[in-house]
Amino acid sequence: MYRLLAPVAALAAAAALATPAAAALVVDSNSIGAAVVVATSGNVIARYEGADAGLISELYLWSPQGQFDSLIFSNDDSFAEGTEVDLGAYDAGLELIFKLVTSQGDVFYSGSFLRNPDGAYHAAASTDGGRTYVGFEDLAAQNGATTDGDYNDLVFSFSNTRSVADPGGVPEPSTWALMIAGFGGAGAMLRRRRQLVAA
Ligand SMILES: [Ca+2]
Ligand SMILES: [Ca+2]
Repeated sequence: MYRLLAPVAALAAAAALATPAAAALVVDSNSIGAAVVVATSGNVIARYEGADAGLISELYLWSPQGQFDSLIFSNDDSFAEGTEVDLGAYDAGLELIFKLVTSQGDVFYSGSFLRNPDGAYHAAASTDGGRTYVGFEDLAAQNGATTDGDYNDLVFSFSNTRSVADPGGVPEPSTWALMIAGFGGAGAMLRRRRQLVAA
């Protein structure tokens, strides 16, 4: 009898972990990679909205550094949904950049894919009813393409913020080719300049 109880308890724990994320987060091509920007000068309050993830992840405010440098939320069961944290006061228009540290040791940032070691977007942000909802993706991408992309592995929201779509949007393969060609061209130009200076 007891042997049967243990798996049932394990299943119940797994179900509790798989709490569906808040419906207010929209995951689409506008929200993936969008920046979180302070709406009006003043305090920003963060609220834990939930998670649907296999990994444990921790959320930090990365920039501006030093303003709020401790853990904001984790998706382990130590934070109840609805928990609020005052992140302090910021100037209007400032981008707040968030850092996710996963139990696999990966570190990902909100906003531009250029911040992430795998070259992929790891957060979606959308504004609804005066709040900005943000969801992180905790799995590393391979070759720039996300392997999961549900962006609900740690979901939180902020007062006094708005989401601003990344002007680049999701890069298409042709865009990548142009960018790589562009980087190569810039490098060649620098090399030529250096040779001219040396000559
Ligand atoms: Ca998930
Ligand atoms: Ca995921």
